[in-house]
Amino acid sequence: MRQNFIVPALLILIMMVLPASCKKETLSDLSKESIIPKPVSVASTGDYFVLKHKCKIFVYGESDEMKQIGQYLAQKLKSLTGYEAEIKTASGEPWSGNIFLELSDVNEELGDEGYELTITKQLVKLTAVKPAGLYRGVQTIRQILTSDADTASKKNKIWKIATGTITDYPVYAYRGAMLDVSRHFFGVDDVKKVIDYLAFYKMNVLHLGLSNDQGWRIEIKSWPNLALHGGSTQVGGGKGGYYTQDQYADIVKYAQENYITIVPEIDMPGHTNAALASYPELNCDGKTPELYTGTEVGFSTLCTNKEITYKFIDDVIRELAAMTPGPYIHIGGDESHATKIEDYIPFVNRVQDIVAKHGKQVIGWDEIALSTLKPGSVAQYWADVANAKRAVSQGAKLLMSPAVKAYLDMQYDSTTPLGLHWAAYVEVDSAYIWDPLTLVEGLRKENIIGIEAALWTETLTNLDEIEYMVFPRLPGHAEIGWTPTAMREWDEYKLRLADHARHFKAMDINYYKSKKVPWAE
Ligand code: NGO
Repeated sequence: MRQNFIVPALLILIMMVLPASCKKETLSDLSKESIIPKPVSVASTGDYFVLKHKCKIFVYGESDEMKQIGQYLAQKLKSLTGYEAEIKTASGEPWSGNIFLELSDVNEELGDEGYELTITKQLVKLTAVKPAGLYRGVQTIRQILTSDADTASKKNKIWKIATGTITDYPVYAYRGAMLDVSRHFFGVDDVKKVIDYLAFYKMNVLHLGLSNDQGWRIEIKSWPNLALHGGSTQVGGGKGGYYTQDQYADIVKYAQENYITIVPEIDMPGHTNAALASYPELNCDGKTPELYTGTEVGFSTLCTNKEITYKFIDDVIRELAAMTPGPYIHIGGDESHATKIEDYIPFVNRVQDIVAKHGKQVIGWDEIALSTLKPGSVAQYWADVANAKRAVSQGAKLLMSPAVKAYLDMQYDSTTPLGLHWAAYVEVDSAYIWDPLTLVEGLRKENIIGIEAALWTETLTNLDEIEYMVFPRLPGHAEIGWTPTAMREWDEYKLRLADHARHFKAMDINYYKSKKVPWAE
């Protein structure tokens, strides 16, 4: 009698346990990986590759750049798995157990940053037209491996990668973030951390706000007092700081190694109190104002009618252009309420010529569209639709940073302890649900170079606070810039984002645990 009862009970138990254990083993569907930005195409083949400790990274070709990407992958594999993958130069056909990196122009649709990742039971192969594409593809490998990483049981872990092919490339060429280092100053190490975060999400631009009313943050050798005096404080009256040209070069180099372009901004003619306080001759009345540590905007202006102002700008842009391998210099141009419009327009026109003379293209906030935009100048849309339309009607391109969606300093809701809310409260879903083409009517894809999420730092004083405002919104902005809008959907995205809690944990990122996301932790 008793035995009759035990057998069916055991059967029921086995049936209950079976689906769960089977599920655990189903690590063989590549399309189920939580990759952000979502790849353009994923074809799964239903098996898996096992990464073993003796796995090597084979690089086709002898170039230093290829070897560096191999080393970068090796370093990431080491920190994820503990394995020390040797880097070798490949010759002939790939063979079992290893990872292969190759440049090839067979698939031209990949463009400058696209990649193809093929995983078979035997090997992993990453191909791209350009090294930048390989670098972006390495981020996909990192995300797949980390999403499988359980640090507690890392030691005995079997590292599997589901088989299939990912073919992936971005919609927009410019996918960036802005960090305002002028309201509060952030040192080189903090900036490098931000670069790491951008790289992980395949973003390719870091725009640094290097000057504002509250601080001048870059050494200019021909006008040394800008940094020495203008950089000596910040919002709230702290000691501020600035980058020496050597430190700045270090940031630029680190960004380059991560295939990220630095866009430096010197805001003018408004937002210039720190410069005005450093040199009396830049003021119309010839007197220096006090340094400013509050958070008002729109009260300062360079004296647009003095020749010395243009000598100053020429020197600053010349030194900055020499430190900038990327194509753009950002000239600000926003909220110049203290500059008369009849002075503002010729000023912006002249500054565009100065930037062009030093071999660079201008980006400016959308107000610059009030002037005559030169070929190649880009207007960064942040608030004024009429300005955005003015820019497009002049044939200029837009960079999309709508404050209501892409300002990372906007509070998530009314309880957020940091940030501002003058534009909107921007919850993680709201930051994700928008299309760069529809906020300004009549835009076509060719009118836009891309998107940029902007972090202003009036209320932010350290990296922890930066992280709290940046995460979890930044991955969404990265996806908006990379993945076609038709492929994006919040209800599906939020599950992938939830899974990224593991990456945030692994990278020790302080993030806002929005209730809108079913976090994996
Ligand atoms: C505005 C203003 C900045 C502020 C920011 C705060 C622009 C382009 N100018 O955006 O000076 O810091 O809002 O959200």
